[in-house]
Amino acid sequence: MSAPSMTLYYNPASPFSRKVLVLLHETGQTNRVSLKPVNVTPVNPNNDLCQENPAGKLPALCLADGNVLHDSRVILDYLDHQHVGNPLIPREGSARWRRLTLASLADALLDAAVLIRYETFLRPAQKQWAEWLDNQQEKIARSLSYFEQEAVTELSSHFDIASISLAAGLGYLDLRQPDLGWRSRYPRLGAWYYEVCQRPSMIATQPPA
Ligand code: 99T
Repeated sequence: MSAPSMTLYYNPASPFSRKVLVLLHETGQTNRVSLKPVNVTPVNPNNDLCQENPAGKLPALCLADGNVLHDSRVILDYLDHQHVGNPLIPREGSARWRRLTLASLADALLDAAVLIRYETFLRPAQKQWAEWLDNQQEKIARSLSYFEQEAVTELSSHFDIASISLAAGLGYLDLRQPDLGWRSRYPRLGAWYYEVCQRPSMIATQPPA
């Protein structure tokens, strides 16, 4: 087996990193990437990571030629062009735009959940903005409702960019908002998520408890 040619800055609790890891597993590319774990928040940047990604965000993928890719969407697109199996991002046609749009909605859910995490975990309690938090939570609720009502059948058809992004999002909600109780409000999504969690790629990339 040849040595890994790429390095991924990541964190096991980061859902954006998890998207990359799941795709690596799904496409048989895990041995091409060495993993570099880093802890970052907006108030605790990592110098090494900032050298590679000026935004200071995870994930970032350093390629063998010295180029660095970020964010998770760009990295997934790149890695999906590096294997010979079925693409996990449809290359053309209406499927491409539909699946990318579903993936984007899952990312928006994730952005809201990460902002809530930072507001509640990093910001002193007396400075937290309840109305802002409520509106981020509403973004999550609207997104979950859309997936439940409009997209769960489509998602079940195959495990690709849209499914990976939503699965990472639901896993992150379980990690950071364990009392949210989303499964009772969105039972079809709960059943879908139970099924996808049986995949080896999801088992291998579970965030720490
Ligand atoms: O914002 C910062 O300075 C540090 N935050 C991050 O690096 C987060 C880690 S998730 N990453 C992103 O926000 C990346 C978003 C980007 N659009 C992408 O890659 O898709 C950390 C979650 C947690 O610790 O709970």
